[in-house]
Amino acid sequence: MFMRIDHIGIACRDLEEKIELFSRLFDLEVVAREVNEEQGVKEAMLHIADGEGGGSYIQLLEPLSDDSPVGKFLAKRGEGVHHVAFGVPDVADAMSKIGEKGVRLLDERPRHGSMGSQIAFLHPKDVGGMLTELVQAAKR
Ligand code: V0V
Ligand code: CO
Repeated sequence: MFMRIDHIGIACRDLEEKIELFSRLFDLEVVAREVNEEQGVKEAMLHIADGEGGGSYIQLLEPLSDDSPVGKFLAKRGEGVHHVAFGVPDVADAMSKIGEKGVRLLDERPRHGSMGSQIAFLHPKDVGGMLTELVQAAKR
């Protein structure tokens, strides 16, 4: 079902500071930046590699407000890994297959994600404490 790890999402208080840190430590390049109002984030994608159906990235996330998912996460747990996103060929198909296994879907339908992708989230409590994102990358 999963083709690759699409990205690891990292919750940050200061996006510019963490972009500087990750670029300097690991020689990674920012390939996209976006404000996603629906998800309540300002984010940057740092490219790692290309794989089947899309690339692999580090996604740095700064909250747009304290009551957004990342804002609440920072208040509760501080900065660090927020979610793991897996690349799938068809996000709607993956949602229905995983939903049938009793995992709570946090989205009723796919949402707009970074770089034109289609995304959906699974409840962390049903996935061993890991907030899980499904990503169907935009066609290249
Ligand atoms: C919350 N919990 C987590 C968690 N966030 N566990 C693991 N990883 C996380 N990131 C735990 C939390 O500690 C609670 O456990 C329990 O889940 C319920 O959390 P809560 O704080 O009471 O509830 P909320 O209101 O914070 O909701 C949590 C969920 C919410 C996961 C439901 O954050 C959500 O809907 N997230 C999906 C959307 C999202 O995260 N968007 C931002 C990334 P205890 O303490 O009760 O044991 S946007 C993105 O990735 C984009 C745009 C992209 O990739 O393109
Ligand atoms: Co993400």
